[in-house]
Amino acid sequence: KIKGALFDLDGVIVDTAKYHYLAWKWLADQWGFEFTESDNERLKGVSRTRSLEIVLEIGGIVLDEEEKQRKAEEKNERYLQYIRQMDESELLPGAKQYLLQLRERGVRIALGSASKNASFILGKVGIAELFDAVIDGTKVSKAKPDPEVFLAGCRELGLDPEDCVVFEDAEAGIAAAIAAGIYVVGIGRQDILGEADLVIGGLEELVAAG
Ligand code: B16
Ligand code: MG
Repeated sequence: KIKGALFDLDGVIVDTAKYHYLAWKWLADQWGFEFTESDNERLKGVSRTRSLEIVLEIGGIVLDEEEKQRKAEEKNERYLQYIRQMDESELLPGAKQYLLQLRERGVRIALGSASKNASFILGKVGIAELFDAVIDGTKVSKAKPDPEVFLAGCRELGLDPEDCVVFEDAEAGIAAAIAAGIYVVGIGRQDILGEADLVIGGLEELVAAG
């Protein structure tokens, strides 16, 4: 029986990838190269610093460390302009209902996200109080596929990995859950997330299953 559930944020609870995309594209436009939605797939689940490196690689641009830091900050400022506008309507289908169902069953809930803006976003969409623990990019040093974020989540919930389940939309996150020894449900496409123990289209499918 499952005692704890660990949720990724972007792609599982909200679709912030579209705002990350617009913010990175804004930087790419300034540099004068095209940054496509398919390029953006490579940034999912990846840290801000690593995302910038991928964007620079796509544009063939070389920056020193100081400039990289400045550009990462500029990107985040732009991204914040979008997420400041978020509200409950941006929750993905079934996300809130499923969290509520789990709570009714006494399952403890943690967030396991690479984002440094995770707590802010949970507040904006009005579900912060549904989480017993929030592990995000401000708390971990090793990014997914390292298992750190999910192991820290289990620890904060006071549960063993084998009593938990992870919900993830990104390959790196699924690899992280597997490395942590946690049962993992992939949210998205079977052909991309085949490593997961189970793949579903969205949390609404679990709400319907009851
Ligand atoms: P930030 P997740 C990840 O969120 C995003 O998928 C990824 O595209 C982003 O670069 C990363 O958060 C860091 O976000 O710039 O807000 O710190 O899927 O791990 O919830
Ligand atoms: Mg994600």
